[in-house]
Amino acid sequence: MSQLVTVEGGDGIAVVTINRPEALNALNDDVLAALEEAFFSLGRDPSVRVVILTGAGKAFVAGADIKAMAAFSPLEARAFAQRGQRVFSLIEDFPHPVIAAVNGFALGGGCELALACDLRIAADTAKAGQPEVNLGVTPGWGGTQRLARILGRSAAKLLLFTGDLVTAERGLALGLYSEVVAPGQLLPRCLELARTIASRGPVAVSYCKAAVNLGTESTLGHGLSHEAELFAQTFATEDQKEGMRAFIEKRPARFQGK
Ligand code: CO8
Repeated sequence: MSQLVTVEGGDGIAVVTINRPEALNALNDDVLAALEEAFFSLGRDPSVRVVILTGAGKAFVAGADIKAMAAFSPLEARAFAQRGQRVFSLIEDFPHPVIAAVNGFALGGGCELALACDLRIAADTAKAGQPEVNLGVTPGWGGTQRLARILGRSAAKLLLFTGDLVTAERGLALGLYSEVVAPGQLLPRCLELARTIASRGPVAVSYCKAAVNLGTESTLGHGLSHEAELFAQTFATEDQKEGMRAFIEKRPARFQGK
């Protein structure tokens, strides 16, 4: 059997590809386990600075595996919802930025997976949405939560209530994507963005992610206090010394991520 999730890359950038194209990369237990393992092992690799997540073939991910879910009992449905939520939270909390390269269908669990990433760049052919209501179910992997936080309540409710799929252009207007590019440019653009991010102070980038994630889930006061703490902690890093020294010496910084 071919690998359900592949990891390639170098120079601090890992490309994780969900590889079940015959089922449009639908997520079942095995794919979730492979995805979890990929992010666990990338999290232990000190050379990793940015991860790009994409899908093989014409889909990013066309959702949770409907054939696997069809006969679920309520208890099985809850366990599957919690299982996927744990994997998506692992990605959301991954210490470095994760860019979703949305190469095609990002539906249901696929849209929810993209929403757990830090940034989403789409091919102009991509289609996204939360079609769960067409199946008589609600989203279960964060669709009602992250979609509303990222797009706002109105846009989220429109997508959730109708189940309609949106074009990449519409997704861009709604704030689902930060950029839309031609299909052939998707990976090159994601790699270019990843290289830019990877060239910055790695600890600082990681702290920015943590500060935004925690701050947007708490009060402004709590977020600001956390920001001040992280800012202070950067002064304990070699990256801060190198970054400021390089500025003063008018040369590019050589960050070590320490
Ligand atoms: N699950 C299982 N198999 C799928 C899925 C899926 N989500 N999507 C596509 N496939 C399979 C098809 O069954 C087909 O397999 P086969 O060749 O064996 O019949 C193969 O992939 C190719 O698909 P199509 O022939 O349908 O390809 P088309 O290009 O004609 O259509 C679509 C593409 C429009 C994407 C269509 O496949 C589709 O509508 N797919 C389902 C999309 C969907 O409804 N997704 C949401 C699923 S529900 C969900 O994600 C809930 C998440 C939360 C779970 C919480 C846990 C309880």
